[in-house]
Amino acid sequence: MIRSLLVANRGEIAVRIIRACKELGIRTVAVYSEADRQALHVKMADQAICIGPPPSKDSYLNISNIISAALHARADAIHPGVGFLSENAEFARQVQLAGLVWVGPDPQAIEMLGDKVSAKANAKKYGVPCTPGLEGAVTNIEKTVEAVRDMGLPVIIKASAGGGGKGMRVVRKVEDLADNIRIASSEAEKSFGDGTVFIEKYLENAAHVELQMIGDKQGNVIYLGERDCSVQRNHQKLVEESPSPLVTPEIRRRMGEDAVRLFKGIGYFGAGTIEFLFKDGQYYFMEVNSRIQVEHPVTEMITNVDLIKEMIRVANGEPLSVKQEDIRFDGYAMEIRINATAPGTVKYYLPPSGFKVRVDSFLYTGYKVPPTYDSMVAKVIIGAPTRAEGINKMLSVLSEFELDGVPTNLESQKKIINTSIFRKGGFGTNVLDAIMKEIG
Ligand code: MV4
Repeated sequence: MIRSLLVANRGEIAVRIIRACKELGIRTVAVYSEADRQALHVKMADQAICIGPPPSKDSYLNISNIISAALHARADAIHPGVGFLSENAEFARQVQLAGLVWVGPDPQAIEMLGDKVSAKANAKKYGVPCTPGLEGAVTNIEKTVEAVRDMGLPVIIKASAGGGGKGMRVVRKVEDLADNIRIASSEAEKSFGDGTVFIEKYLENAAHVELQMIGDKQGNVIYLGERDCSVQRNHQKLVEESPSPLVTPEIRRRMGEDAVRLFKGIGYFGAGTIEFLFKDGQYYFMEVNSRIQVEHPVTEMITNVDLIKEMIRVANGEPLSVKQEDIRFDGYAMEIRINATAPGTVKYYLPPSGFKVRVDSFLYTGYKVPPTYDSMVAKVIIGAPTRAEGINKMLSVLSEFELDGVPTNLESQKKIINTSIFRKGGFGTNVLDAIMKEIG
């Protein structure tokens, strides 16, 4: 039984998890770095323990300090949140070895999916359509060059251990391939300690569509619809919406059934997201994120399922509280990420509110945003009957948002969703270039 849970994270996601625990009657333990003494998650938790100096590697990434804190506080479980150690199989394993419940998938599942070459092999095994490309990892550069010549260009080189665009390179001319493989591989080796790379056909300007999944330890797996995250800058998502303007009910059902087959096949439990590329009415498996994601509230808004509470229930050994046939996709939802463009002290904070208006944040008047961590300071989520109404609603809601003392991208976000290009919908990941031209 989980009676007490340590949140191994900070910021809005730590606040989100603490709120879910309070609803479930679970005692909460916060951890914080020396830069976060005044943080909201510290104030909200029943107990808070300092785990080290400001740099993440000394605090939020320090496995032994976090586990010591959990044991000291007599926590039963650890929720890793997003980022930091959330997809670290070694951390998950050590949490379990310390006798604690890991709120997430089995370490073996994290490992298998964290390696993109093996994730893709599994997707193929269970009949999920994959992004076309060369099978397996690159082993011999000369043979790879010949294979790419046959397959055709452009191609994209990706790191098997990768994330956030590191070790990723688009190649348009076959004579550039060998050098780029070497560069990508050494970048991957430096960033992840694993130089393994693989090659896919580059799908120009495809949409980024991801499917929310959750499974329990009894073997039930459900899908909760997609999120379209095509508006990104430097691999940072700016806007997420559901449903995707590109996905029909028929495609959603096929994608969902494929995804459920994969997750059931590998015995996955907990929350997870499958990323697809979507182009010309077809979806292509890309990778799996074996954690909850920042944009999960979009799915919560249209399905009415509390994903954080479900994660905790599942970790506790209880079955999912909902079945696939209970899941309805109700209207439209959008999330806008508000990022600080410089550190500062919040002089005045008045978040918007209203019917199906949600703000997930950790700001309060007087709070000093530290320069050390992620720049995201708030997420604004709205629900509306249709996409057109949702866009108007988000513009209106963002205009209500008052935040003085910390410069943010709020005005730029309003401009983005108010363009004719965004309003039209159905775009790919190149959309931001076109939007910037329209804004001028
Ligand atoms: C792709 C792709 C096109 N074709 N793979 C981006 C993040 C990572 N999850 C994989 N990504 C992509 N993979 C194939 N086969 C397009 C992207 C992509 C992207 C690539 C380069 C520069 C910016 C990008 C923005 C979004 C998606």
